[in-house]
Amino acid sequence: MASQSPRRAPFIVIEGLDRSGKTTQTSRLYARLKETGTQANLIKFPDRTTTIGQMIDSYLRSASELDDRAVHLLFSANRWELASMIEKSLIAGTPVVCDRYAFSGITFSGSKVNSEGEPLLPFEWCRSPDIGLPAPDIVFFFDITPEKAKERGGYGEERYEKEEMQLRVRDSFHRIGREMGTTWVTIDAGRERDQVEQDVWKLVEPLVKEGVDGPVTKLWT
Ligand code: NYM
Repeated sequence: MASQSPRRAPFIVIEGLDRSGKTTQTSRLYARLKETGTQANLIKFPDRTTTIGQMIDSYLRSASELDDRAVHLLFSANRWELASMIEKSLIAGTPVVCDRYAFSGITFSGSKVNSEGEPLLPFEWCRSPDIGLPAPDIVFFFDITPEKAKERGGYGEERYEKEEMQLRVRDSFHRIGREMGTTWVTIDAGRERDQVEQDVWKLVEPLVKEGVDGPVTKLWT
């Protein structure tokens, strides 16, 4: 009988709007995996620690200006910096939990508009630099209305943290979600933290326990 190839670990992405509690839930998921005996790799984009990440950080804090296309490509390059680490980790059996990924790249850049309200960057142009990145096995999209975000103290000080922008980003995430099919799970992030945590855990636990069959797939190929 042919020997079965070992199953690999899952790549889990948490995406969402600003103020959706995404970062808190990513940390909770990582901690819960650890408590239940699974050491995962936790990553976050933008990864502000690298040279590219520092340029992005400065741009987001409005400490520097960059061309819209240039900064979009930096966000993507920042993911490519970790692509082989992600793939190696999954093959070695260590799950990867990731706070934001290529979907944020497309939705945020694609939601920038000129003074007439027209998109500055075409959707397909925004997607192309991320084609071929390791594809997640599951994406949780943390959805929240601008009203709920306001109840949580409103948006922060960084670039993009404005209601009109967040509404466009939200529509764009919904569009990507429809294209992604079953990999995409929309989470009502306006609820109590414990409820949200439970919903995420219900889907992650079996995925981690059973592992994933087949090689790491590639985004949009
Ligand atoms: N963002 C994030 C992008 O515009 N493109 C990307 O590719 C990524 C990963 O950075 N408002 C934006 C979305 C956020 C901002 O993210 C910083 P965070 O999770 O607040 O550090």
